Amino acid sequence: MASRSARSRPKVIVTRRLPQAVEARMAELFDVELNLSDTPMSEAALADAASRCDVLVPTVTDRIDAAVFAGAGGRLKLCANFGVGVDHIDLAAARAAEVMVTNTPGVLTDDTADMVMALILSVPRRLAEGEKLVRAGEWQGWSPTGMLGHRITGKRLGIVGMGRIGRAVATRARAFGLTIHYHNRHRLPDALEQDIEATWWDNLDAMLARVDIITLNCPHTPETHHLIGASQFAIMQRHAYIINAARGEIVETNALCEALAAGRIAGAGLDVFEQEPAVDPRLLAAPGVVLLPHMGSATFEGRQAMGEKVIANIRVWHDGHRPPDQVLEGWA
Ligand code: 8YV
Repeated sequence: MASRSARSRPKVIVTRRLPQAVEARMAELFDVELNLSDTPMSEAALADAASRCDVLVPTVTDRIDAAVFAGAGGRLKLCANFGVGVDHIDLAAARAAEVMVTNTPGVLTDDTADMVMALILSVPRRLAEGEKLVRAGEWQGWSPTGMLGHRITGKRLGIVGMGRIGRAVATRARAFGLTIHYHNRHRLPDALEQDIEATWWDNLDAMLARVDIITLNCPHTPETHHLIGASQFAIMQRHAYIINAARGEIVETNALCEALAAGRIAGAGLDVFEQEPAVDPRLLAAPGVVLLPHMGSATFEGRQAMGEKVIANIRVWHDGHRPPDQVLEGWA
C-alpha cells in the first residue's frame, strides 16, 4: 500500500475540544485545526471543514450527512470519529464519497458498563429521590417504611445487544445477583454463555415480557431505530424498569412517556435522549426516572484513550495501512 507519509502532514480538523494531552499530541503530529471554543459546529461549518481537510474528527454532536460528504470535494479521505457509535455519520454516503470511517471501540466499554450498572442500582433503589430529599432539607429521619425501593438481587436482567458493553454489563450484573437474559442477533459462543449463565432469547418481545430490568446496549442502526415502542412497553411487566445508556433513538420517546405516565412500567434510567440535549418535559416530571447527561463514557481515562485511538487510526491510515478501527457499513 502506498504510504501517504511522504506527503506533508495531514490536515486534521477536530470539531470539539478533546483532552488537552490529545490536542497537544495532535498538534505535534498533524497540521491540526482545533475548535478552541468547543461550540458544536453548524451544518455549514461542518461542510466547510470537510472541504478543507484530509481528516475530520467529529463527535456524536456532529451530523455528518450526505451533504457534508458530497460537499467535501474529494479532499476529505478519513472521518476518524471520537466515539464508538457512528449513527451520526451517513456510512453509505461516506462510502460513496470514498471516505474511510473509523471509531474508538473497546476503550469505553468498562466506563459505560459501570454507568449502566449505576442506573440499574439507582432506579429501583430510588437514589436520586433520596439525594434530593436530603439536599432539600426535607428528610424527617429514618422510618421503617421510608424510601422503600426494590431489591436488585434475584431479579432478571434483559440485555438488548450483547456486544462488548452488553457483556461487560452482564459480568457486573452477575456479581449483584441478577440473572442474565439477552437478545442479540447472534447467540454467544457456548463457553461465554455458560460463564455468565446467560439465557439467549431469539425473540425480543418474549424476553421483554419475562424480565424485571431491561438494559439497551445495542448500537443505533436503521434496524434498532425505535426498537422499543408502544407495543414493547405493553408487554413489559408493570414492575419493570428500562435503562438506556446506548442511544435515545432506540426508544420511542413518546411511547416511553406514555408508558411511565400510565404506570405501564415502574421507571427508567436514561443517559441518552432522542433530541439531545433536549429532554422531553414529561420525562423531567415523571416519578421513578433517573436522567443523566450522556456521561456513560465520561472518565478522564476513557476520553484520553479515545483520543489515543483517534490518533492511532489517523497515523496508521496516513502510513498507508488499514486503520485498526475501520467501521464497515452496517456495523458500529
Ligand atoms: C461518546 C458514546 O462519548 O462513544 C459513544 O458512542 O456514546 C459516548 O460515550 C460520544 O459518542 C463521543 O462522540
